[in-house]
Order: sequence, then structure tokens, then C-alpha cells
Amino acid sequence: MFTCRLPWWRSSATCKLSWPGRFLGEVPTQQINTTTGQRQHVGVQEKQLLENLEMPLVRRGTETLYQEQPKTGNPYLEDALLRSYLETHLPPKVLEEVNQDLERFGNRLLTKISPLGRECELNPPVFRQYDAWGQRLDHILTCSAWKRMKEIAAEEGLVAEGYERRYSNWSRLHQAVKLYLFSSSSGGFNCPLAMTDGAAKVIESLGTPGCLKNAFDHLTSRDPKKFWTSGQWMTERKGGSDVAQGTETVARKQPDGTYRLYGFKWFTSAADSDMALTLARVADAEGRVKQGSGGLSLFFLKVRDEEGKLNNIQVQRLKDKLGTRQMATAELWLHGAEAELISVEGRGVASVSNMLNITRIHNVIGAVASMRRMISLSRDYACRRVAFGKLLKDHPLHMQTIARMEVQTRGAFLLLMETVRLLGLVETNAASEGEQLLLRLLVPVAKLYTGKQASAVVIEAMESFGGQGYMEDTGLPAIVRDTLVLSIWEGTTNILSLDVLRSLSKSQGQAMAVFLSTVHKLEVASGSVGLEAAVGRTLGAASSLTQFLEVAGPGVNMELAARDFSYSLARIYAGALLIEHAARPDASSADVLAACRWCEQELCPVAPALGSGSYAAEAALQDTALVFQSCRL
Ligand code: UCC
Repeated sequence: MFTCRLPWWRSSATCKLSWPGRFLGEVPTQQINTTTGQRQHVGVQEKQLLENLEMPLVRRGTETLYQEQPKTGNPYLEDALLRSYLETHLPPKVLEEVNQDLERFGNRLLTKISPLGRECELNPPVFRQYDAWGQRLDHILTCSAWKRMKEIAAEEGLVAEGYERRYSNWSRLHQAVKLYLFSSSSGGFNCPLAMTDGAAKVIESLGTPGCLKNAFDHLTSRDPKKFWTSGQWMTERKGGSDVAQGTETVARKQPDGTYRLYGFKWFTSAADSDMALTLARVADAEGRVKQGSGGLSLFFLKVRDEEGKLNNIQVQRLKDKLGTRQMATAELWLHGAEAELISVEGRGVASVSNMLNITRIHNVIGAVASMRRMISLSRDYACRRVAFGKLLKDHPLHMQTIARMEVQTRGAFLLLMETVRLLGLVETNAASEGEQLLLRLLVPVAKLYTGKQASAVVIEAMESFGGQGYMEDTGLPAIVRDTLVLSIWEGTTNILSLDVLRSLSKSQGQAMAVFLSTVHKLEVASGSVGLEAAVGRTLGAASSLTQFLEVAGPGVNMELAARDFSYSLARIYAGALLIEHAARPDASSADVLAACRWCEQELCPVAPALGSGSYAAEAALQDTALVFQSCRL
């Protein structure tokens, strides 16, 4: 029989315990029975926790796993990074008010909103197409908790906050933080809010023309009776990503100047919304339409009339999705839906991109919120669950795993805050040209990177609960399912990587110059104790990126490099933000550790891959061969 003789393998008669906030040192251990009858070594501090498990079998009725469920408190008060970020950046007067509002909101989330969110998950929308007598109904029935979420969203100003601008450029940040706290308790209602915010943004960008004033007032209302949500109907059968080629819907002009839309929308999220923005091709007098991006225009429509009758729209069916099941996503036929043209004809994609950039920021909010939620639960569980004679939190490997998730979440969080900070500046005309370009660049970078991070983190976090993480009634699988969509909708990772290239080429390299000069401001932090190496690695990665751009000539297929290039931007910029946060005089040791750990990873993956020829034309041929030759001998 093989016997391992390595010193770390031997069991110890004592264990080290650290309780939240204090170190208990070495404590005597004793043996105790658990539900499974195993005798485990535990410290006296854990005895209390395990007493329930000592209950005689006869009193237990059925043999079940018996433990307290993981719990979290006020999500605002428990989020040290969020609070320190706000304390660092908000002017004192704004901080005072925002702090009060967030503490109150955190309590509301904990006591009232979270249970509603769970109710939404358990009562997904139902589609009733016909009544008993064969009459077409097309009713999408949503539960009372979903309806209540809409009222709460209005009361809390979850969209309004961003447009009232009572804190000037900081209002967007305040709004984003509320949405971040709301997101994982919202029962999927964050999705309609994303599109509602995006629609308000489009209307505002158009100068809030008279015909859209009423809609704007509804979208940004704090009155639950008046508040509207909006859909964003972009996806058709031929194109989710390739909107320019895939959009078949035709708009026919009416004598009164309005339009009627004819087509089929394949994927319309929050189909119970009050209004929608959608793309269509305007037909000329002969019924011809222009193909491609230049043939697309943007339209506004109301989904129902005052009596609740659908606007010449038929619901074909609800989508059977992996997640976000709380929210109705439908296939819709437009049989002459009345609509108003709201963009310049042929400028539909450019106009709707204002909406896309906002919904992509919401996507980042959702990603960071899911990670934070799962880590909070995982951390709490680690303080309750005993395995191999001690709490999970006393297993270094377990804590290493959670710490890695924490580092990822912190990087993502600061990327989100930075994006929203820039958005606030741009919207209040306080941004420099460089900051405007940086915002345009960071939105796709943050969306694509955090979407992927969130998927990885929530799956890892699910595993930290063992088999319980896989159990539907814990609520954990729902969080995982809802997170997995974040790298898909609002533009997949590759589409967003190409958008990063679009933003760089449109600015003719200026955006890249601003990016690099912003990262180089880090040099001031290089004197901060404990951060020297992190600063060195981040600046080194920025140099590698610069070199990559210098040598990336005709031999490099930038499309092939787009994803690694975007990841490099995300990692370098998040590294810079983590270092900046850790270099504050009142930074915590966790802030410093997180910055250092983040910067230990490969910060510029595009550089080594260039060296190995991954972006050469032959590499593309090799990739194709690898994929297709793998299916035959
Ligand atoms: O899935 C959907 C709804 C789900 C619910 C969402 C809720 C989210 C909640 C999160 C909370 C948890 S709706 C469907 C989502 N679909 C997409 O995101 C589409 C993905 N595809 C793309 O993004 C493509 O890149 C396209 C469609 C934008 C490519 O279109 P084109 O027409 O081929 O692209 P062009 O020709 O390059 O761009 C046309 C114009 C250009 O401006 P000009 O003409 O002035 O040069 C571009 O610079 O549009 C401009 N443009 C942009 N401008 C394109 N994209 C952008 C942008 N992002 N920002 C600014």
C-alpha cells in the first residue's frame, strides 16, 4: 500500500481557527458526532455550531443534511469595496446623501425586495394564446411580484436617477450603484430596466423631440402608475449579431407621416414592456428597400393602445431559455404595427448604439452583482459548514479559491465604476475629448470581459457549496443560469471584441493613446509600499501592448487578435484601477493584496500570442483545419 510521507499530509491534533474579525489562535480540539456519524476533530468554538448535529437520530425524523442556510445582511453595508470607492470619489455632501439612500435601500432589498425576486423566479410568465372559445388573446401573464418590481423600480428612481442629475456627473454613479445592489435581488427585472434606460438615452440623445417627450417622461418617472418600461427589438431570425444583414422588417410610410411595420422579431426580451425601439427598412413607393446597415432606420412604437389591445402585434410564443426565466422573451409578428421613425433614415444602427452602450453597461452591472452575490453567500457558508473537522473557512485551499474570485470581482467592480464615472462626465458635458473616447472604448471592453469573468466566478462559487450549490431550491442555480447569458446578449464576446477595434479605428488611434496615457498615470503609485511590483507589471504590460501595436502590420490579422487584445485592455486597465485604489492613504490590506494578486496574472495576453504566430494568416487556416479535421480520421 502506498503511504504518503510528505509532512503536509499528516493530520494534526490541533487546528488554527480564525473567526471573523479576530484570530483565536491554537485551541484544543475534541471529537464530536456529525449527522453522518463520523467523529470529527473540532475546536470548542465550533462546538456550539455543531450542537444541532448531535441531535439523536430518533428526533430527526428523516435523515437530511441539517445546517443553516448561508445568509447575507444589508448588501450595501457589507460591501467594503463599494463603500470605500464612494468615500474616495464622491464629494462630501453627495456622499452623505447617497450613503443614507443606499443604506435605506440596502435594508429594503434585504427585507422586501429579495423575497419578491425569489417569487419571480418561482412564478415565471405564462403565455395564453387563445381563450377557451378560440379567440386570439396573446396574453403574457406575469406574477404579482414582477409587477411589484416595476413599482419599486419607479419608487427608487432606478432609471430616473440617471436623468434627473441632481448630483450632476455623480448621478449616473449613484444610479449604477443602486442598480448593482438591486440586480441580484431583482428577479430579472434588471433586464427591462436596462432597456428602459437605453431607450431614455436614445430619446435624450435625439434632443427629446416633441413626439417622444411623453415617452421620455414615462420612462424616467418615479410614479409607479406612470412608469413605463421599454423593449429593444433588434434580433431577427437571420441575425442576432449581424443586425445589418439580418433585419428583414419593412416600414411602410402612411399618409399621416407615421409608419407601419411588417416583420418578425425573433428575440424580444421583456415582451410585457409598454413600448419598444426597433429597427426596420423603409420601403420606397415601389416597395423596395435598401439592404445593409445603411438601409436601417430606428422606430418607436407603443406595444398596446389605451385599452390594452396589442398594436397589430401577435405573440408567436415565449422563448424556452436556460435562464432569465422570470422575464418573458417572445417571438413577435409585426402585422402593420404603428410606429414613428425617430432616427435619420438609414442611421438606425448608429442611433440605436446609444441604447446598446447603456444596456452593455447594465450588463456589466449585472455581471459584477452576480459575482458579488455569490461570493457573499460563499463566504458566509464557509463560516457555517464543517468538513474534515473544521469550518470551510479554516481550509486554506478553500479560502484561496474564494480569494481568487474576490480578486476577479474587485477588478470587475472598479472597471464598472470607472465606466460609469466617465458616462456621468460625458452626459454633463464635463468630459474632455479623451474621456469621451475612453468611455467609447471601455464600454465594450468592460462588457466582454466581465461577462466572461462572471460566468467563471459564479460556477466556481457554486462549487464552493458542494452538492448544495447544484440544488435548485437553494436558489444558487438560478443565479448561475441568469449569469450565463451575460456573455451572450447585448453582443457576444467576439462581437464586442470587434467593436473594440471599431472604436479604435474610428478614433484613428486616439482612444488608444488616451488609454495608455491614463495607465501611465500609475507611475505616481510606484512609491506606494507593497505596490511596486504590481505597478511595474502593469506598466510593463502597457509597454508590451504598445509594442504589439507597433509591430502589428500586414502580417497580423487584427480580427484574430481582437479577443486577446480586448482582454489585454481589460486586464491592464483593471490593474491600474486596483493599484490606484490600493494606493490611497486609508487603503486596507485587502485592497493592496487584491491589486498585487490581479497583477500577477498575464496582463497582456495578446503579446505572447503574437510571438507564437497565433494571428498570422496561416493560423486561421490551421484553426479551421484543427476544427474540421477533428471530426474525421
Ligand atoms: O439581446 C437583446 C436584448 C436582450 C436584453 C438585454 C438586457 C441587458 C440587461 C443586462 C442586465 C443584466 S437586443 C440585441 C443585442 N444585439 C446586439 O447587441 C447586436 C450585436 N451586434 C453588434 O453590436 C454589431 O457590431 C452591429 C450591429 C452594431 C454592427 O452593425 P453594422 O451596421 O454592421 O456596423 P457599422 O457599419 O460598423 O456601424 C454603423 C454605425 C457606425 O457609425 P458611422 O456610420 O457614423 O461610422 C458605427 O461607428 O454605428 C456606429 N456604431 C457605434 N457607435 C456601431 N456600434 C457602435 C457602438 N457600440 N457605439 C457607438
